[in-house]
Amino acid sequence: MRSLYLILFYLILISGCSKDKPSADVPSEPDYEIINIFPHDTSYFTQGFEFVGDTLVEGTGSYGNSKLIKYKISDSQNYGEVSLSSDYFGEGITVLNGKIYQLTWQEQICFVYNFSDLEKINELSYAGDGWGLCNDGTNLIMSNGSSTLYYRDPADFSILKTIAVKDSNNISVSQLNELEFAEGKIYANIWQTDYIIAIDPVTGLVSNKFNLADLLTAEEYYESNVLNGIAYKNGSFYVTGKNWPKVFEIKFSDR
Ligand SMILES: [Ca+2]
Repeated sequence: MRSLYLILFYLILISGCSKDKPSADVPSEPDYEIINIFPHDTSYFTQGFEFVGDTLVEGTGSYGNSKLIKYKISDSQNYGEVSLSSDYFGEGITVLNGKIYQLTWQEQICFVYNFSDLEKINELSYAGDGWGLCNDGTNLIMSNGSSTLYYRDPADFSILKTIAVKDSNNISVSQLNELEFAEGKIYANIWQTDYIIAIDPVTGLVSNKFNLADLLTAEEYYESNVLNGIAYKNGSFYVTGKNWPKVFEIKFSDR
């Protein structure tokens, strides 16, 4: 009998050690359905991701490799790109009224470009970090790594209001990073996790939390960086990450 316990003990130990890659919280029912998979340039340290019609706008980060790129996701056809000077670390992007807004991490400048020709037309300043950016059709919504989202005026970047993001236990949810406004909610990556949350823009409460840990294979997972790209088009979400080899078109489970 004692040897049986020992065998069971070792089996538990072995199974525990072999769990290298985090798995979904609810293994019996995935949090999403994969609709399609597209290639993604692994040199892109993705910080911002948004569609305008069929054109994908991607902002990338890191010093010396920050860009703004317009391309077609189905065949990667490049519609133009802008490289930031090496003293700027690009962050979140969003497109509102024909203008692309691109945050910088710690340089406290938001670059503004014409969507049509990528000509830089303005620089707006702000205090603190810049992380994620999206818009609700009227205002810009920005994250900075905290649990607060900032509504900003697209004309001068002034703060119009803030939202405190909390879960159902009234606990603040911080590390909010890439953002996407879709279907009346704000979707956010939580930095250094495999989670995307849906946030009620009125109350700030998290209404859903999706685990995307199983999107990449174990090998892809370890060769790339964190999940950090959410774009929305025609009822689908398109998600990717920093240096990921793929973009996944998914539909979230209605939980
Ligand atoms: Ca986005």
